[in-house]
Amino acid sequence: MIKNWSDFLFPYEQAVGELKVKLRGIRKEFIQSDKRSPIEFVTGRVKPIDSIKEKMKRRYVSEDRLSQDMEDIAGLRIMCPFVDDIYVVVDILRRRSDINILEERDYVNREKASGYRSYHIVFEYPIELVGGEKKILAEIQVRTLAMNFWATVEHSLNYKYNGEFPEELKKRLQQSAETAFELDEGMSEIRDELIETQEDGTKNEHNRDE
Ligand code: 0O2
Repeated sequence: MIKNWSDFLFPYEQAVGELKVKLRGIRKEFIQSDKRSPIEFVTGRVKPIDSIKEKMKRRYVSEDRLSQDMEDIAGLRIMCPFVDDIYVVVDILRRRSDINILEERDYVNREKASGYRSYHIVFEYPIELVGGEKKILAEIQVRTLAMNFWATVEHSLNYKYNGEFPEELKKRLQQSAETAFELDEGMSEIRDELIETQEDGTKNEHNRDE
């Protein structure tokens, strides 16, 4: 039984904080060396307690199995300009020594029935606590800006309809997901031209790191 949720969630808070800095560092390193970054921006969150409890019910996860069976209590998102960048980022993550990848799910090439696309990486991450090292599970979702726009809107609607979309809305969301993917494909086709503009643009860009 979890007596104190804030104690339970502390290592996850720590992990999300550290990983946001590290992943944003990848973008900074590209910009520092005057290269186009495959990362547009990074977000992170610890799953709210209500969402953890709701997912525990939905997935029949008991409290004593929570650390092992719920992979996304610590969640990071990496948003990329182009679809190809997703795989560049995944390769960068695979080469890191501070994350131990346990599972990868490619919903970019194999979208979910809802229309959802993203690349999911589940990994083990070590946290240094006063009492010693603790390994926690965490998830990184890598997606394009268009995929993120779709997923954010669909996620909000999911709350409203409690996961039970009317048939018409479900179809429209699936169509919108296709339109978003067509946009990604269209952008990739004019990519070379865009890359030149972006490289000039990064010198004078707005800072969205916080
Ligand atoms: P939250 O609020 O984002 O934390 P599944 O039952 O298929 O969702 P699975 O296959 O075990 O779960 O894990 P998966 O698909 O790798 O990851 C689940 C997470 O991916 C979700 O977390 C969402 O963040 C995202 N996701 C998966 N499918 C969809 C979708 O159809 N629409 C949107 N908007 N996001 C999706 P949570 O816990 O559901 O929610």
